[in-house]
Amino acid sequence: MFSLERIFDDLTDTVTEGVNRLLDREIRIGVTGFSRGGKTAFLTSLVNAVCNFDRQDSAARLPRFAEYEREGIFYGGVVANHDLSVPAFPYQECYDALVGVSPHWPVPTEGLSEIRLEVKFADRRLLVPGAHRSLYIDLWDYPGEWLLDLMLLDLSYEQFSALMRTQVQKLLKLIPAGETLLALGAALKPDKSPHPRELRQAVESYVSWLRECKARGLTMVVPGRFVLPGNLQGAPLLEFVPWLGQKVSRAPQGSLYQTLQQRYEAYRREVVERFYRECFSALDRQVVLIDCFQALRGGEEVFHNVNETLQALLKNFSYGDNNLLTRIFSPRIDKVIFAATKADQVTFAEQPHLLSLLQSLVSPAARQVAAAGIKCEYLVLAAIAATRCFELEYQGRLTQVLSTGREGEKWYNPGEFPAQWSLEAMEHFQRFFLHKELPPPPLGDGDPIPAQNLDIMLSYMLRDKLA
Ligand SMILES: Nc1nc2c(ncn2[C@@H]2O[C@H](COP(=O)(O)OP(=O)(O)O)[C@@H](O)[C@H]2O)c(=O)[nH]1
Ligand SMILES: [Mg+2]
Repeated sequence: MFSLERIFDDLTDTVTEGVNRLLDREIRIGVTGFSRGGKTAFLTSLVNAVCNFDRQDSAARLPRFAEYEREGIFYGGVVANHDLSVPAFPYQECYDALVGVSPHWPVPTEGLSEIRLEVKFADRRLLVPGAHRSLYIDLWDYPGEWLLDLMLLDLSYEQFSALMRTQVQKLLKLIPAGETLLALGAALKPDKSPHPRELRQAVESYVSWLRECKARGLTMVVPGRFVLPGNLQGAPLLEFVPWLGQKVSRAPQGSLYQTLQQRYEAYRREVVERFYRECFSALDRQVVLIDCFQALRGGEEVFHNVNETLQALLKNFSYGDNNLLTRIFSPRIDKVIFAATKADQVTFAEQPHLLSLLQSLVSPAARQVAAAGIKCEYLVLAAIAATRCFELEYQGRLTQVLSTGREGEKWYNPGEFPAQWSLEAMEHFQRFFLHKELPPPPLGDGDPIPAQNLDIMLSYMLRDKLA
């Protein structure tokens, strides 16, 4: 009798196991945004929330992630990466930075990284008690600068050069160093053989111009690897510049112009196409993090530059006929989630304005994404909330204020946040909004990371995959 029961148990186990495996699901999500936009903070907080899924208070902490209770989620954890050649996202280091003896924001990382999570939830479709399924979430963190590079797939060396020539000229007032760049460009002899020192000088001057663009909040920074080289630091692939001098119609074999052209082609092939093939085209879903505070800090040039960049960036999501590669590796993106990051820098009362600003910033460029049948969702997010918002009576009126929760620090009201992306809003924001460099929130080792709206994000990302 005893042994028979055991056999039956084993059998059930095997059957359940087999069925579970059949029903397991996987989703690959790309997380992108420009550097310092909040990708690392977001991934740290997301992984932390998932790893705390077995805690009793998860449902209460994530009230708008209704699927947590509805689908009977009971566990979440990190599992081994899919692609062992891609650097693993350093979750533990990032968490430790927040809870260590001298807490600090996670140290910025560059380039691509991956982390794979497993979420276990009840399988109510089977009549086997305790049956469960797993959802694997593969998260890929990659710089928005690399994504922008995909625009180069559509541009010949001549077109790329023309684009950059226009940019440098357009930005001369903001970045006078462009003069040097143009002068250097004009001095290059297209039909002579390349001179290593001259070429290096031109490259250095172009890279420093790109860096200055970035420092001023401009986002049209291509080729992206020139400022975020990842593992390509010092590689000859990065030794070219756009042709900023007179247009060249024909250049002989082995000439400088031809060398530049060939290196540009090599960059497209080895760097851009590769990223497209090995990472981008495998993603099901995209989270795009946008630091609206940063975007509002610039001037008129930044305003137009950001608009232009978003157009170019989002074009990559709507597949169709924009380039040869999309025809070969048609991406399967079904949803793009836009999040305005660092929302804890405004009061709750102002967060609807932040959301509306995000929508007005993104939606003109996102129209083509929506037209391709890809769902777009918007939210405001504080991945690692460094403030708490509360209400108090101030000069006879109920007012919302922010506090870092640190001893000796006074509460403050940062002011109104503009609801529309416009030049006037930019000026107003710069004059009146109180910007503070916030330390990370005080946390003890093992504490869940405080976040705002991460539950909405989880729901946007996962709800249809859990049903
Ligand atoms: N207040 C606040 N600051 C944040 C938040 N997320 C990121 N930051 C700040 O933005 C900086 C850059 O974020 P990070 O995640 O490293 O950006 P990444 O370059 O996109 O990975 C951090 O060092 C923090 O100072 C957030 O949720 N709230
Ligand atoms: Mg990062």
